Amino acid sequence: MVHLTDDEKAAVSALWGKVDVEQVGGEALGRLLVVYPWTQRFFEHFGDLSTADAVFSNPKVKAHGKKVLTSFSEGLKHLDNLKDTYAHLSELHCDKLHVDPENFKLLGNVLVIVLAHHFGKEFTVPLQAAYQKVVTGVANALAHRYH
Ligand code: HNI
Repeated sequence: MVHLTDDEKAAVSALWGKVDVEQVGGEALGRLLVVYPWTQRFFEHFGDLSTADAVFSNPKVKAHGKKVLTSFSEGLKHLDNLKDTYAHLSELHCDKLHVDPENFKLLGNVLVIVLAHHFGKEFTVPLQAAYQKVVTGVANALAHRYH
């Protein structure tokens, strides 16, 4: 559950409408892999991740980034019910993928940075604060079914 005012919700959605999920998703996942290289262990089957250039030009990183951000878009439509929205994915990341939930927070923070980089002044401080609440809510929801 994420508490946003109606104005915050409107601003978050308006910006999100301008996001290219493939570009921003690839960049966010790519930056996660470069800045926190231990996260690469989950993606060894993606091929060459040996340099930043290799990561950012890797088509599997782009495709997976798009998949992750498409799922994130779904969460934006269900801010009042993130736990149910991500229940299945939480179980999947826990039971099958064995992803440490700390990584959801890292990716959320990287996503905020990538949005700031893309949108510049349009990504105002209040908007950034609203997005920070959203990424924290999504990370908590994804961690909720861990046991
Ligand atoms: Ni994540 C697969 C959504 C963060 C590692 N992940 C998925 C899939 C979705 C998804 C959707 C595809 C599921 C399916 O095949 O049914 N992941 C999300 C979301 C977030 C997230 C919404 C956070 C906002 N995932 C992360 C993080 C990591 C991660 C931070 C690791 C660092 N995810 C994976 C791995 C897979 C995966 C690994 C399987 C990839 C594959 O195709 O082999």
